[in-house]
Amino acid sequence: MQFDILTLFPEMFTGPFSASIIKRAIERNLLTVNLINIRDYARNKHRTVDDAPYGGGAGMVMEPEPVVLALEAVREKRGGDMGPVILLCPQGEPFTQRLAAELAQEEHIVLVCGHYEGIDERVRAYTTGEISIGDYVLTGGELPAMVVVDAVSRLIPGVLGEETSPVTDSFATGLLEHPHYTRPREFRGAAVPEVLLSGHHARIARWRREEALLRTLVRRPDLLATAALTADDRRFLKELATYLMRLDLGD
Ligand code: 4HQ
Repeated sequence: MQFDILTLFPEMFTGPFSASIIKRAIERNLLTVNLINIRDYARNKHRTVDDAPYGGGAGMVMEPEPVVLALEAVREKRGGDMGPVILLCPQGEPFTQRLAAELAQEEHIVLVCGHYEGIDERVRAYTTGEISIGDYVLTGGELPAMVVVDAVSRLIPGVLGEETSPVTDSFATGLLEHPHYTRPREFRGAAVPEVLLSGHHARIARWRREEALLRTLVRRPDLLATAALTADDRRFLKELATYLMRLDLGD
């Protein structure tokens, strides 16, 4: 899978892409990330890439030409064979695990990072879509681009290694994850739940599933409406509801 990332700040990406799982994926040629500096496509004398907004107001707007020239250079280099061209912006489609899974099917993705107040509206005609990573305002599209590369890359077969599968992840199941424990068996008086030490795989699986259901119910009840629940899951939640209704909490 290949990403071409258009940005005014390519150096921002070096940290996240030079460590851990993404670094290994790049080294193993499962993933290629090309960073394209939009400033390299500035043609005016002072190589400026931004200007004041028409109509007035604070801040600067990225000029359309350097961005579009950079996009055309990517298209040229690829012999016209270009995947989705996605602008990172707060107005975009909310980024979800489902969208990450869809993008993981692509061979090539272009990510366009705006900075300052944003990019000239006319650049949108050269993009195929827009993604938002959440309802908050950042200083640029660079962090969102890193989030997209990270979430999509770990879904590429082999990136997480042979045994770790992303199919049991939170959100892949539609539920929050169950708690995790490792050694020691007791840490400062806090013990690991007995069932996890039992070696009884069916009981462990059931305990984990119920913990996932409980956590989702308490923290993100909205997710329960769309999660793929089994008959056992429904029975567990119904029993819980019955138990709660019968509880006498006094007045
Ligand atoms: N941006 N999800 C780029 C964001 C954002 C988000 C703010 C994007 C500034 C120039 N992008 N502009 N949230 O906050 O994608």
